[in-house]
Amino acid sequence: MNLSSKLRKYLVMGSQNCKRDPLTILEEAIDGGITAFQYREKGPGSLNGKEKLDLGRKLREICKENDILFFINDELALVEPLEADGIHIGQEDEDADKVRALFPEKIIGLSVSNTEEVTNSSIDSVDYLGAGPIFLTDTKKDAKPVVGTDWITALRKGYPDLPIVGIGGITTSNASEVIRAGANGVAVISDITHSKNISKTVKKL
Ligand code: 3NM
Repeated sequence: MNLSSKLRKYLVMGSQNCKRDPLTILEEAIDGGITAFQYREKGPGSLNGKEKLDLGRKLREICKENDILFFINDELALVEPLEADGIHIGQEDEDADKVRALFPEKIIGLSVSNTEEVTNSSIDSVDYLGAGPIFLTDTKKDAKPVVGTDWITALRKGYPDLPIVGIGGITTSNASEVIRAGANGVAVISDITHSKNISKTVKKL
């Protein structure tokens, strides 16, 4: 399976997003057919230090057993201890070319919200782009202004061959719009983690 296909249903999650056991949530999401997972233990209510590492190890193990790509959000120091397949960085993090130099073999994803960010980034150093927030989201308090699916269309035009994943406010009701606009996949937090039937939700995405 190529990277584009492996990013089709991308669950992003930390314990702060979960009202139930994160391990069970991940297992149910895998049951439903997620293709990638990002450990994003960040923001109010998130774990730190050893607890963060311990939960990461357990989530990583489940992904390994099920052949699901495992990404770390921003934190370079967690990549090796958790044997991540890749890292997702934002505009506030280390430059993409520096991250590439540190991790020549890892998959690197980069968030871009507008043309200026694209211009200022080393796109050549990354393997996929995260585009968002596509729709309004309550999950990330410092999210940038909503960009809509037009941003996916614009990125696809500029980068015909680079995998693109939409993020922000994506649900079973609007995921198809994101894919139709040219994204290879959808990255989702709350519509999956808060779902009463996670497996069914993932199937519909
Ligand atoms: N990054 P939900 S939006 C983690 O725009 C994240 O880069 C975003 O959560 C970006 O699926 C977002 O619950 C939150 O809307 C996504």
